[in-house]
Amino acid sequence: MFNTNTKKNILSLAQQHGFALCAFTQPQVDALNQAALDRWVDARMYGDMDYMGEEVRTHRRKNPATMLDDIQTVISLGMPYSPPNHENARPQQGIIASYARGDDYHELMKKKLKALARDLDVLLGQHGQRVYVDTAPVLEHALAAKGGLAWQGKHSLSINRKYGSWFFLAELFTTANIEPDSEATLHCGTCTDCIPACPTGAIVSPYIVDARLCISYLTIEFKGFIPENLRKPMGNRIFGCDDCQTICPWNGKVEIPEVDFLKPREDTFLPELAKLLALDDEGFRQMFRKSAIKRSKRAGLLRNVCIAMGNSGDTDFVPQLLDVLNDDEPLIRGHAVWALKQLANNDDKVRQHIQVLKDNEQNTDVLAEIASFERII
Ligand code: B12
Ligand code: SF4
Ligand code: SF4
Repeated sequence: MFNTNTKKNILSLAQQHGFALCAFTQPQVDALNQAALDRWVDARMYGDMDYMGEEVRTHRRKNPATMLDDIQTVISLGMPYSPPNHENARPQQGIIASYARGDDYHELMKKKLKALARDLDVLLGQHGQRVYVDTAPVLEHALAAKGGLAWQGKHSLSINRKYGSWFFLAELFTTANIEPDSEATLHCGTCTDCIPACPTGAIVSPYIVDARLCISYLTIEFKGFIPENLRKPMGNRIFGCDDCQTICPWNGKVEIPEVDFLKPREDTFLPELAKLLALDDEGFRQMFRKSAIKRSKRAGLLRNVCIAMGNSGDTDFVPQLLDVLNDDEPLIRGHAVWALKQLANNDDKVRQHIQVLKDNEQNTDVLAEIASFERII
């Protein structure tokens, strides 16, 4: 079994590749986490993320050893990113969650994980390895906690004393037998601050997040018409949400990463909503090349922008919202109708435009938004 000295060498290699946090554990998930995952899946809290509900994948999450023949060790890794600084946002600007402000972390971290795996082949001799970040059926928090890298907070995210929760997780599964680290202890204590801080009540009980209510899910993963009761609480959050983390006392005094491999881009800092709503397909592609934001596609992002405009109280947005009633995407037309309902439902010109849209509209979801607009006048 590889022990302390080898572990120090691995830690140093991990740090060179940007993984400031590194912990070792055995490839097992305990009964509490297994049962909690089953309950979450049975309650369909994954919403439309079908990959989270598949039986085969749930089995793999509960049994990490099924991911690699002769696996001995899971190396959990954490890459810190810059905490958010969007507290002074104006209602005319959109808030993009901090994790998404730089290059897409999946691509960058995968490259770095592969480079680390090559170094480990040199250090330990050629051996079996698999690398994962985010998308594979791996219960990342549970493994990180088992190796002591972080503990799981009541908002369900992993927290570390040095970096708070502002870091990404990744794993390197290996056939090398490395001495495991001890499990993390919990440090939320009696605090429950994140639970009422969630604008949509998505933390349904300590440690459990119902994705269907979470703004991160709604603005990024969910591709449909956002349930009307959740639109107002979204405020001007247009991609992801940081609220349960910004309130957390463990994020009060955190270390800023020495090198931020996922350096936030200037144009993702509180972008003007008007500028975003003007993006066509090409403009969207150019602005969000290599960025995690392309995941929502133009239709999803502009849907979120329409909601933020509707919540802004600023009637200067009305002409631009009238323009996008002609957009090819039903998602954008429908949410523009909702925004106009918030801002100018008594305006004759707006009513005329909505009537014209109604006369030509084929999409049933957009027609439902128009019916809702008409109910209020
Ligand atoms: C699906 C997913 C989402 C979904 C669902 C989130 C969720 N909480 O399940 C949505 C789209 C909502 C989402 C949002 C976000 N996500 Co996300 N997401 C994932 C993903 C892919 C899977 C999570 C999962 O397995 N969920 C299933 C549920 C059942 O698991 P769980 O929440 O861990 O639940 C456990 C606890 O409830 C525990 N439990 C139950 N009872 C008890 C009691 C005690 C005492 C304890 C200790 C534990 C416990 O048992 C459960 C099973 O282990 C992971 C990557 C991965 N592969 O793990 C990233 C991941 C969790 N996401 C991440 C991020 C950054 C976010 C956002 C912060 C992004 C943003 N700013 O908008 C938000 C945060 C929302 C939140 N509060 O969770 C990071 C978190 C990094 C960190 N430091 O923790 C991860 C790890 C991605 C990564 N590779 O870095 N995400
Ligand atoms: S990310 Fe936002 S919406 Fe999701 S649980 Fe945290 S505070 Fe709630
Ligand atoms: S806000 Fe409080 S309860 Fe929530 S994760 Fe942080 S310490 Fe834990």
